[in-house]
Amino acid sequence: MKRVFSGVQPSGVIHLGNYFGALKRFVDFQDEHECFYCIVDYHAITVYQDPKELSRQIEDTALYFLAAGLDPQKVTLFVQSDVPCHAELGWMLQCIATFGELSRMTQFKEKSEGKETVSGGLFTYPALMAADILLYDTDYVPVGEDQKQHVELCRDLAERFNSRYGPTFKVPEPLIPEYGARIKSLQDPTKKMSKSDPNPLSYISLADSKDEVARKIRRAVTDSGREVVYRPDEKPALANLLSIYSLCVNKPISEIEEMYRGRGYADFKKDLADVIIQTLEPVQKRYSEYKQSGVLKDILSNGAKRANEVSSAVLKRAKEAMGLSTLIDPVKRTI
Ligand code: ATP
Ligand code: LTN
Repeated sequence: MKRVFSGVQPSGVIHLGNYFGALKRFVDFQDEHECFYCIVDYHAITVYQDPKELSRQIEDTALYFLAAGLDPQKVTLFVQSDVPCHAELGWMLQCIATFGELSRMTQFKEKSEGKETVSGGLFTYPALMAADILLYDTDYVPVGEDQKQHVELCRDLAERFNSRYGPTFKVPEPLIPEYGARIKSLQDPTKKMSKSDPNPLSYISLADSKDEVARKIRRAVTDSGREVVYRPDEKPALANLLSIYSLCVNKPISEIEEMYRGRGYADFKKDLADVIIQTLEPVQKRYSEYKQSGVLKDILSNGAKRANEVSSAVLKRAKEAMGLSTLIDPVKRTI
């Protein structure tokens, strides 16, 4: 069995991009692989989070993981700050990463652009992400296109560590989907659909009501012309809507183009809203069931326990390789 690891930040709504680029795919791996899925709250605090809102968001993100169809009997679902090894190995890897390579990360450049001040954590963020992945001897990391550069850096850090200190880490591979890797904003198809976008019209949240979905799709920007055809260079906004349709109904884009031949944007958009609503319905139903059941705390506690067992053994290996002290055994957490 191969190991799979991925993380999602509890820093805002979960949107369709997260669903198709991450959550839905996480579910696909759970039967064949050993999966570790993490709510990366230490990553979220690289920008200010209101404390009350953050703890609510952690719970909500976990509920959406389950609502997407993850089975807590099959996967290890946990919160990053419950597992201290992440911060510890994160520090060690910050000391392996160079200022130059961290400066080249496009996510850092995008998130720091135009800001008067940014936290040190935002800059060193990819070293913590590398720690997340390497602590589980991970084979595969399913992520959207935007995270490819970070996983590449993780591979470089693992290789550098192994060549300096001897074989310690497994070198993981990113798994980027062919479709759904980059869902675009509904208001600006040059940008990705993002949680941190201040305009809610730019994304469909998994929590959106039927009316909200219908309104957001009606207001979504389209390109000039009226033919429903997939031409990303010429009609990027429409191409994005066609991709979303195709992901919702699990049919190739060509089949959808065929269905709307000779019909205009209005028909297409109305049906698109309907297929999104149908996609969200079972997710929202499971979300409410999990929320009411009160089982979340137990699921996350069991997850943290298992994650601690696995990651502490890897941390011990890495500390020993570097010549750090292990008087307090990372596995037993006592002398
Ligand atoms: P932010 O935009 O604030 O950075 P985010 O929406 O990217 O947040 P994350 O928690 O950073 O959310 O991402 C969780 C997962 O969702 C990652 O695997 C990421 O690659 C994927 N993802 C995020 N946005 C999209 C998108 N627009 N299309 C496809 N996948 C996406
Ligand atoms: N950086 C990622 C979230 C993330 C992650 C990870 C993804 C943190 N640690 C480990 C995969 C594996 C993001 O912003 N989407």
